[in-house]
Amino acid sequence: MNLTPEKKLAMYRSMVLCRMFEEQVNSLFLQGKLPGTIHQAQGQEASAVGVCQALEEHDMITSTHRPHEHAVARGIPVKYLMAELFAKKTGCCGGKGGSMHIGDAALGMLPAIAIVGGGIPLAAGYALSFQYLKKPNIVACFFGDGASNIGSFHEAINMAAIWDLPVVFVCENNKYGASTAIDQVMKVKRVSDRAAAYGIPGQTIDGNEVEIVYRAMREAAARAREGKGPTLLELETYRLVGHSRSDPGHYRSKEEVAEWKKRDPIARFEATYLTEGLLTDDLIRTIRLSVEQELNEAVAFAEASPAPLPEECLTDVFNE
Ligand SMILES: Cc1ncc(C[n+]2csc(CCOP(=O)(O)OP(=O)(O)O)c2C)c(N)n1
Ligand SMILES: [Mg+2]
Repeated sequence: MNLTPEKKLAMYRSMVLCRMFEEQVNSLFLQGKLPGTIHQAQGQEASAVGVCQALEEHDMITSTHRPHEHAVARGIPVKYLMAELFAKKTGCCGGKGGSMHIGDAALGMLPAIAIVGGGIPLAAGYALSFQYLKKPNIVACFFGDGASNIGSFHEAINMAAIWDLPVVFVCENNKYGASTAIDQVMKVKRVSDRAAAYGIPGQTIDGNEVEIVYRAMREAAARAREGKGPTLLELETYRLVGHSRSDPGHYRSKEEVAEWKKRDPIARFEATYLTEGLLTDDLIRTIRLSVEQELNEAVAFAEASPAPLPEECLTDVFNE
């Protein structure tokens, strides 16, 4: 499958938008403008973008406590994401969800679920609805390496496997669950080895190389669309920042972080395509400027938006 220059540039811009969104959010958080905490994903752009670029309009994604880049890559307008982080009425969840619940089902992303592993059964359930309603769509289910030790992971994958549900399980293996290194809590070497237990294909790939992710996802998505059932894709990646805003990440060695910085997915893309001629320094500057403008407009929109009204407190939320 040859990717057109337009597709490659779309993936590049989307990765830059993800990264600069996270940087902008970090700065706003440090200025005390955003309530709550945030879990950021700088360094994981190739997995969010490679997966989302392989999807069709009416497909669905599910996400985690680290959802910003998934939402940006899925194409939810950044002004609605930014407004949600500011807890404003114009946010994608009316300002009532915040960072860990961003999403918009109408735009192909179920609001994220902060319970580790909580999105996995939901993805299987959504895929069941696609199958039952005979829709040609699939679900991409993002979760972390830590989540693959949670019971719901095993139950949901088993059920999706026996019913050949149209879902692709996408494990972003960033080597840590909070401060715990994955090899301390998982005896098998690869998360994808676990696929064998459920009779589905499992594959581990370089999650910092956007085109590799895209191709693997296209293949797994096609399989799911053809009624052949789920795939477990493990994307090897790394978060270049702490687990959350309160985590300086001292459990990781400087050497390890430096090693992964060399595999930064955006820098790698730039290095490849500056050499091959698809990118020029001027084009990179132009793309960054347009992203910066989009983000500045998003912040202005969020800041100017009203907060939800106190009397709306019980609307849009689960209320027995
Ligand atoms: C059921 C549950 N247990 C614990 C937590 C606290 N917690 C939030 S994120 C996290 C680590 C998750 O690790 P992983 O699945 O690898 O995702 P990553 O943070 O690396 O993206 C933990 C333990 C939680 N949110 N839900
Ligand atoms: Mg992890």
